[in-house]
Amino acid sequence: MKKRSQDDDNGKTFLTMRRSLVFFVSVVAVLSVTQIGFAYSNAYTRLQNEKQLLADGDMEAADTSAWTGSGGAVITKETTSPKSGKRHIRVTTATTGNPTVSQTILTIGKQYRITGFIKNTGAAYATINTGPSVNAYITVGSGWEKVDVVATAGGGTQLQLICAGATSPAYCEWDDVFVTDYVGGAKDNEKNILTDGDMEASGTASWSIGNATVTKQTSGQKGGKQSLRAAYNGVSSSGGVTRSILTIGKTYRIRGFARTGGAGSPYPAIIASGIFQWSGGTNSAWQPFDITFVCSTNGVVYLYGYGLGVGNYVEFDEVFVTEYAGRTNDIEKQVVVDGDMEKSGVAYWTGYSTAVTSKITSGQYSGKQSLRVTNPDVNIGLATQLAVVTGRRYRVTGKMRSDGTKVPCIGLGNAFCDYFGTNSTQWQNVDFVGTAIAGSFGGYVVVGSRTVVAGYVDFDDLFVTALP
Ligand SMILES: [Ca+2]
Ligand SMILES: [Ca+2]
Ligand SMILES: [Ca+2]
Repeated sequence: MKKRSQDDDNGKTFLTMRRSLVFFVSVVAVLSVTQIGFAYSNAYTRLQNEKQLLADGDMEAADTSAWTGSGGAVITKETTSPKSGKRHIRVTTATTGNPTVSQTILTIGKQYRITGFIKNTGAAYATINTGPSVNAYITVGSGWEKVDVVATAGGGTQLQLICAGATSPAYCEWDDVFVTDYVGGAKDNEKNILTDGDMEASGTASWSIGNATVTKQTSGQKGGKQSLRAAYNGVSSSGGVTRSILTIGKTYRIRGFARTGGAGSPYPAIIASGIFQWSGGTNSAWQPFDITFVCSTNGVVYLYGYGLGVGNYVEFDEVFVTEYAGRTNDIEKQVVVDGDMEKSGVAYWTGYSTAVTSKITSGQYSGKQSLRVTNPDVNIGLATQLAVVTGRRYRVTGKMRSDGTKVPCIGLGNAFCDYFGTNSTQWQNVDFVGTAIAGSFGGYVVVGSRTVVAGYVDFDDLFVTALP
């Protein structure tokens, strides 16, 4: 991928470009719960790095300090039959009423996706509320019931777990409650802030045009009936269309398609926040782009062509610019304890069968220690940690390496591993998405090697996060 500064090529074009004045209109539609409905299906996909807004949503903390009680709630963590891990939360009342635990995490008017498990266990209804008297979800059955709803915070800033309508001593239970900003995923659910990003509008009047001859094309388009073409204007080797639509400080995702045609070596580029976010190749096939970035410099998005000359052009289609609320890698919840292997001892990593776990303090990948899984005999060598929920998807990143013979691998509930490295003694990158499976290792993260020779494999910086 080419990376160029804005001063390259015809940088002056940026200075002379007219910026249109755009008014930001924030339309907040506060829907009632009946309008929202319950979305059980996975009709939309989710971005991988969405952020869990709740603290202790998996209820694995030993205490209840992340949760604020009201309404006479007696709050406990229970260790019998949690939905996942070792604990779930219970709200009990000795009297009638609506005992509640809550966290102040919502913004009125914003949409959230709430997933989790919820249980009626007495003369009351377990609910999840996105504000006073707004039930995002209410249980109807017994036993752990799966919740997957999209709801708008309508009446307050508290995400509430209410044991509602208790008419006698009763309690309700929750586990694995996951609350994220709802960013959609399918394009129909996302708000495209780039007007005419699909290039289907008649003409090009909505675009600011810079140093190119811009037209709509009705053949070869990527989607719909039209694409946008920026061709050489007889003067400038770079040009295209622009929009001033971004707000400094916000995070955006821009995705779409671009291609080139004609003589020479034109190439398409997306410039935003003052830098080249993406540049493509000279290729008549539609090239996808998908960029996420923080707007830090200015709010102008450029769909531009470079290397423009007589008889050539670049084209864009299906361009979506959406505000991306979910990208917060640094505060994603790590479900593995001692993933960086810096804790003293190996209490969190249990050797399976004859395998022995240890921490090495020389040659470690990061910090002062890495985990070593050794098997002294001709056997596989695995170590485990109870950390995942069967059926849930996770992203796993980290580092691992071989002793030169044993191939390192990682499994999610899977003793046969989901992800394998090589027998290189160099640290190898781990980055995969998998679903934790049931079985004798169900619930466990498995690290080690399946190569049946004596030896060892090393691991470090394992980071396992649930994907809602
Ligand atoms: Ca739990
Ligand atoms: Ca189109
Ligand atoms: Ca380390």
